[in-house]
Amino acid sequence: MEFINYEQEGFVGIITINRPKALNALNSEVLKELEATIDGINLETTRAIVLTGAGSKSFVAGADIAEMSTLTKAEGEAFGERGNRVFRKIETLPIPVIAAVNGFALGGGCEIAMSCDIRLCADTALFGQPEVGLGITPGFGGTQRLARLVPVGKAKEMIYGAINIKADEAYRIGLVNAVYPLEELLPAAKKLAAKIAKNAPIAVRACKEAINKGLDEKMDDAIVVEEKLFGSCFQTEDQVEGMKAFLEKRKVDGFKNR
Ligand code: DAK
Repeated sequence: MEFINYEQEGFVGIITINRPKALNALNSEVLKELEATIDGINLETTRAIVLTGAGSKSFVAGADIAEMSTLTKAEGEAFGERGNRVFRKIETLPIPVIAAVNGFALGGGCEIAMSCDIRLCADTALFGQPEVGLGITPGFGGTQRLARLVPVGKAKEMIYGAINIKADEAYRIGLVNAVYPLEELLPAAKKLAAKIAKNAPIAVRACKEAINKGLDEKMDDAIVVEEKLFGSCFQTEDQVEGMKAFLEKRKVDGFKNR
């Protein structure tokens, strides 16, 4: 692949968007390769993903403005559809995805980070949805996900005003979980991914599904989503071993994903 690198470190997969000449902007080819990479993840052997951008300046500087500038209405819709499909695949991937935001996360960059389960960023990161300055709305879910992740008034201020925010403000409003010096970001993201990967994979996956599906439901229905997923963990080898190890006052000798 030209624009996406994939590496596996133990149970953790690392996806790097690699188009530094355009600050990792998302054109059709990048989106196509990203989708193929996500579709190709081996869920038997991979328990968490880290998503980052190549270079020291940018995570993703948005959808590719040069490519978008000449789109017809129909092509624009198709481009938006592809982006939404890829971002939704990230959001609903059964295993957790951590965004390691190493710089600009603007437009589609902010939107792809928001499709991830957890965001960590470098102290140089910049987040924003500058689309209204280009004559368009956010097109890859920005109006929806930002308004769900941060206070709605803050989301509206950022989107209507095309106001970018720095890492410390992103942390203050809860858009990111933690801020690191750039060189510490990827190691921290990998460390968190490895910590997640140590836990019972079936249970972690059930937690992701419960949280994501439950958030779309009323509480009475949401709690049933959890009930079913809770039930589904029983009689798995990892549940039996996890509880047995506790009762025998010993550590689990590696969960098996069974
Ligand atoms: N697209 C294409 N090229 C980009 C780019 C982008 N988003 N961002 C940067 N580049 C390119 C620059 O054109 C430049 O290329 P060369 O001139 O060297 O060939 C190179 O990357 C380096 O950029 P700069 O020279 O501008 O670097 P600076 O450090 O001076 O500035 C910057 C960095 C990130 C502040 C600046 O590049 C910038 O403002 N970039 C654009 C950021 C932005 O507005 N992003 C949002 C894009 S809009 C939809 C689907 C999707 C979307 C909307 C609708 N539907 C179809 C419904 C999403 C929209 C967006 O994401």
